[in-house]
Formats: sequence, structure tokens, C-alpha cells
Amino acid sequence: MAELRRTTCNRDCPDACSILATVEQGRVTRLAGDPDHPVTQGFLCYRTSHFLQTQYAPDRLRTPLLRRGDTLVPVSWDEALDVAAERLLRIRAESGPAAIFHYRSGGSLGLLKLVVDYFFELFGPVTIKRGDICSGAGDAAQQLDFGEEDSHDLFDLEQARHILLWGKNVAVSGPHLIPVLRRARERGARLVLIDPVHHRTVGLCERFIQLRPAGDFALAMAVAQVLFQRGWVDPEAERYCDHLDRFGALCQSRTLSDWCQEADVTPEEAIDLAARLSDRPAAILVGWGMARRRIGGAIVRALDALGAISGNLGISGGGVSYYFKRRGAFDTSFVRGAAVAPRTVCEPLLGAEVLRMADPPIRAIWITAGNPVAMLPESLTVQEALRTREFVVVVDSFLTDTARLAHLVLPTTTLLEADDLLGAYGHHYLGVARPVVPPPEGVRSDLEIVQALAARVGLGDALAGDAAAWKRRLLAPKLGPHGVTLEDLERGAVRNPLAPRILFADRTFPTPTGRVNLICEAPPAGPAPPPDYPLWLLSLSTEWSQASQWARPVHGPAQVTVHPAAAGGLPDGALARLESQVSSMIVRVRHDPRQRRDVAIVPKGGHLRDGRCANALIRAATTDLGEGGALYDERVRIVPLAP
Ligand SMILES: Nc1nc2c(c(=O)[nH]1)N[C@H]1C(S)=C(S)[C@@H](COP(=O)(O)OP(=O)(O)OC[C@H]3O[C@@H](n4cnc5c(=O)[nH]c(N)nc54)[C@H](O)[C@@H]3O)O[C@H]1N2
Ligand SMILES: Nc1nc2c(c(=O)[nH]1)N[C@H]1C(S)=C(S)[C@@H](COP(=O)(O)OP(=O)(O)OC[C@H]3O[C@@H](n4cnc5c(=O)[nH]c(N)nc54)[C@H](O)[C@@H]3O)O[C@H]1N2
Ligand SMILES: [Mo]
Repeated sequence: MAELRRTTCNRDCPDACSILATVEQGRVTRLAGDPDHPVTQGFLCYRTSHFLQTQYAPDRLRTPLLRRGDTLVPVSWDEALDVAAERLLRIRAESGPAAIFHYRSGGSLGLLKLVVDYFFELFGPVTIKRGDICSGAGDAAQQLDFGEEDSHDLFDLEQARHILLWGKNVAVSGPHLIPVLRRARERGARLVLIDPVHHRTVGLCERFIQLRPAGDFALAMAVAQVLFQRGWVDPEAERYCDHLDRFGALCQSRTLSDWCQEADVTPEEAIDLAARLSDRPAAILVGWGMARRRIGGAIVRALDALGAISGNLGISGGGVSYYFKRRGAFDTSFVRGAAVAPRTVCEPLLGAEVLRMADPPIRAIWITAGNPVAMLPESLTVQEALRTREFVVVVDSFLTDTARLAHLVLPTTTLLEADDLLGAYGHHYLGVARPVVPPPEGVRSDLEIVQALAARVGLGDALAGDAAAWKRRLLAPKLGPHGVTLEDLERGAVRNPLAPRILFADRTFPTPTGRVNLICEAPPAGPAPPPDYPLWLLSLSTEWSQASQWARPVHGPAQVTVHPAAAGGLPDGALARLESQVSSMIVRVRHDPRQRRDVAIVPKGGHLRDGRCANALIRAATTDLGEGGALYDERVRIVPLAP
């Protein structure tokens, strides 16, 4: 008999959907979106609605694998965990805990992954990562400007007269925003997209401003200049913004046409954006991706300033929304992180830093929910860093590019087997993940794995407790006083009672002065681009994968999408070599006359072993703020294959 079971998607995605799984004779046969969830609204994205192919993939790992020479051989859990405990204890005794590096990424956003961090903090504290490959620059920018990073309630968008989608591909990366945007539009909101790439989200908007990559700072300055010159700056702005005069001087330090030329937009486009912002309320929705470049922090700060001086902060239908505080409802204070870690590895520079670190060198790396070889820049350096360590453990469900380099691979649960708590970074609803089916024989959750390891190293008691007990521990301190229990979350999504509907409604900000910290300096000019590499490499989310987790098999070379005039004379469909100054890969050229002539678009998440990995071509570099990854600044060229 078929049974419907509900869980919450744990993928690194703003939507954190409520999933209804049909289970027949112990097997999941169908996945659908929960119609009762206010954001999921009964539908799932492509990649999660096709997840059963991954769940039941023949290459899913079902037993621990231990390296013997060049091969990974199946071993029992007891042997695997004994080896792990013995090696970690020995390295700690010989070199101290700083010689062990725990790297955790976004394979699952479940809050219980913190228990893995907790284990390594008690065992060490060990070396951990700092910075953030995903949103480091934007997070730091908003913290600096507003003193806090969160967003208006998602449904407050319906009150907006204008919505500026600034570098955001909702059709691919967070499709559950689409119904909200449609409703806002029906209520009269007017939408504009500001993005160098022509993509499906263009279809939702009445206007598309296809600026130069990284031209956003200049465009924001042009818009701010218009606001000042036309008297459209909020008369109250002086009261709640610091150094408004210096910001005014900055945006007026060049002519409108100079700023617009730098951004490759027309002055009319800048004036139009200024007019929209002054026709309050106008909401700016900032994409997570657009700040992944050298000046990403300055760009987000410039957008924060636009929202502030135009009077759109603290009002319904306004705001500069980037990230929703997905952990805000939970007590995560039991993990102290960088405050106690002996040292940290900058995430975007992981390969080089691991290779360089001394006193002690990094001898062991434990990788939780990450595929750094495919997903961090300079894949070949990351690969080298892992290959040269003494002991690498990867906990994953598949033999990824990263797992292939491990000494020990431990098979773990998927999103349909997860037992966890979820917040979302695209709305304020909280959810629980409950296993809709048990994991296959031989597969263990991250929690079970660290608990078994803890028992072997004398930390069994500290790590004790089943998933439900850890959930309660995370929930009780902040949600308890609001009467929200685990059982409530199990019945259906609950809006985080701590999240305000309108952020900064009293126009006071948790900055040192209580006011918005407006940016007052332009970012320094970067190095001149290499003249022979005319295209910006944009490796962007695709519908068919979650980062390196593909929902359908991919074959052959990666596709590069370019304007026909940027294809180096090659016809549509031709094979070519895509080259950066560090490496190259074979690609299939796709012409798209809607694109700019200076961009080359490839999918994010290609595997290195298939020769589809954009990160092999991208140099590791950090952003101006927050130690994010400047992933989208690499320049490339397309060259014909040698005959
Ligand atoms: N299907 C799918 N969905 C995903 C993911 C996935 O891999 N696949 N990944 C998830 C993750 S980890 C995240 S962080 C989010 C990311 O969510 P988004 O940030 O919305 O991600 P993208 O779809 O990559 O969109 C980034 C946008 O920034 C634009 N952009 C690039 N450079 C610039 C620039 O200089 N200026 C401007 N204005 N725009 C620029 C790109 O053209 C693109 O449209 O999505 C999540 N959702
Ligand atoms: N060139 C380029 N690089 C990028 C980006 C880009 O746009 N362009 N985007 C960046 C962004 S936004 C992000 S967030 C990162 C993402 O980088 P990662 O977080 O490393 O990406 P994933 O491919 O999702 O890898 C996570 C791994 O976790 C595994 N996993 C899933 N669930 C679990 C679990 O419960 N436990 C464990 N132990 N493992 C699990 C999956 O099988 C997968 O192999 O990549 C960044 N890299
Ligand atoms: Mo991300």
C-alpha cells in the first residue's frame, strides 16, 4: 500500500522545500512538493523532483572503502572506524590537533551537521575553514553596512511597487520565488533584472539591464548620482545613515556618462533605476552569485547604500534582501568555531593553504558534505593538496572527485534518509527532515558516524543522543519561549517567530553607531585583464544539478554558451578548447545571440574526472570582503581544436 511521508529538502538552496514522498513496499516511488507549505506550494524543482535516480543509483556507496595502495577496497564499519580513530589519535598525539583539518561544506544544510563540528571541536579543537566560497563577500558587506544580515519576510514582496532582481536567476536557483514574484506583479509590482547574462528570469521582468560583468558598482554609483541630483534622496536619510556626504561625493566623483560607460549601460537605464527606487516602496533582491568576484563586497555595499538613501529600508515592500538568517531560530552556541580553533584555512584558497601550512603541517583532512576538488577554485591545486596528505577521510554517498583521493570513504545518507532540522536562506519557515525510508544496509548518517568515532576516542558521552534529542537541544532555547516544539515542526512548517516581517522597521541598525554604514570609497582597480583572454568565465547554476550533484547523467564535453561573435569563428555545435591562463578543457560551443560578447557561460558543478570542471580553469582568489571566492573573474578564450 502506498503511503505519503513528509520531509524537508536539505540541499543548499534558498527554498528548503517540504517534500511529499510516496513510499511503496519500502521504496520511494514518487516525490512531490507539499501543497500545504506556503513557499513550496505543491511543486519541486527539476533536480529534486528527479532525485530518485540519485537515491537508487547503482553507483551509490553502501560500504566503507579503505585505501590499499592504489585501490579503495570494501571494509567493515568496525575496521573503518578503528582505522579512523587510530590515525586521528596518533596524529593528534604526534603533532597536536591543529594537524587535523575538518572541512564541511553545503552538501546538506541540516543543522545537525553541527554535531560533526562539535565532535572535532571536542577532539581538538582542530583546524577549520574560514571565509565562505558561497556568500562570503555579500555576508560581510551586509554585516558591515547594517550590523546584521537578514531579509524582509518573503511575502512582504507583495507590497512592493518595484522589485529589482540584481544578479539573480530565480528560474534556476530558487524557483519557489517565482509564484511570489508573480503575485507581486499581479498586485502592480514592476520587475527589473540587472544581470550580464540573458537567462530565463528575464521572462518575469518588464525590463532587463544587461550590464558588463562586475559593472554593478559603477551602475550603482550612476543611480546614486541621479538620486542626489534629482533630489530623490530620502530627506530622512541623514538621520539614519553615516557619512551620507562622503557617499554623495563618491558617486559624484565621476560623470554619469563615465559611470555608465564603465557599467556598459545607457544613462537612461541608470535614470530608470533611480526613478524606480524613488517610487517607493522598492525592494532590491541581491543574488548570492553576483558577489563572487574580486570587488563583490563593494558591489553589495553599493546596493545596500542605494536601498538606504532612497528610503527603502525599514518599510514594507522595501529592503535590500540577500540572505535569510537560516540558523536564527536555533541555538548553535554549543559549537564555538573559529573562536577556539587553533587555526583556520581560507576556504577559497584551500588547496594552496593546505599545501603551505607548517608547524604543524596539515596531516589529516576529514571532509563532511563537500566536494572541494570539483567545487573550489584551482581544482588541480586542491587535488594536489589532498593527494599529498597522510590521511583523508570523505563522508559521502558517491565516489566523487574528492572521495577518489581519500584513504577512507564512509558511505552516508541522502536527503530522503536524513533526520534533521532545517532553516532556509530564502524564506523564514523552519522544517524537519524525517527519513522517508531507512538508509540501505551499510550506510550511516554523519551523526551515527561521529558518535561511533567518539565512542572510540573517549568522547562517547559528550556526543550521546539520538537525532531527536539533538533537535530538541537546538530548538529549545530560542523557540521554547515561543511555545514552538519539535512536534509542531513535525506537523508542518512553522514560521520562525523570531524573524521580523520588516527588517529595521524603526530604522535603527545594530552597527556601532546605530546607523547605516554607507560605503565611501571605490574599490581599487584590479589588474588589467590579459588581452588574449577576452571572455569572462561565468560558471553558473544549472537546473540539472545541485552544485556537483547531477540529477541526470551527463556525457561528453561541457557546453559553453557564447554570443556567435565571441565563438572564435566556430560554428554552433563545434568542439573547441576553452582556455584560461591556468588550464583548459574541451567544450562544445553553443551560440546564443542574446548573450553579451564578453561572457562565456558554463555550468557550475562539472566533474574534474569528466573534464567538465570549470574550477580547473579558475584561479583561487578571495573577494575584497569576507574571504569569499572570486569565482567569476577568470578570463578565458575559445580556440579551435588542433586539426
Ligand atoms: N538548480 C540549482 N539551484 C541552485 C544551485 C545549483 O547548483 N543548482 N545552487 C544553490 C546555491 S549553492 C546557491 S548559493 C544559490 C545561488 O543563487 P543565485 O545567486 O541566484 O545563483 P545563480 O543562479 O548562480 O545566479 C547568479 C546570477 O548572478 C549573475 N551574475 C554573475 N556575475 C554578475 C555580475 O557581475 N553582476 C550581476 N548583476 N550579476 C552577475 C549570473 O549571471 C546569475 O544570473 O542557488 C542555489 N540553487
Ligand atoms: N566555479 C564555480 N564554483 C562554485 C560555484 C560556482 O558558481 N562556480 N558555486 C559555489 C557555491 S555557491 C557553493 S555553495 C559551493 C558548493 O560546494 P559543495 O558544498 O562542495 O557542493 P556539492 O556538490 O553540493 O557537494 C556536496 C557533497 O556532499 C554530499 N552530501 C550530500 N548530503 C550529504 C550528507 O548528508 N552528508 C555528507 N557527509 N555528504 C553529503 C554530496 O553527495 C556531494 O558530493 O560551490 C561553490 N563553487
Ligand atoms: Mo552556494
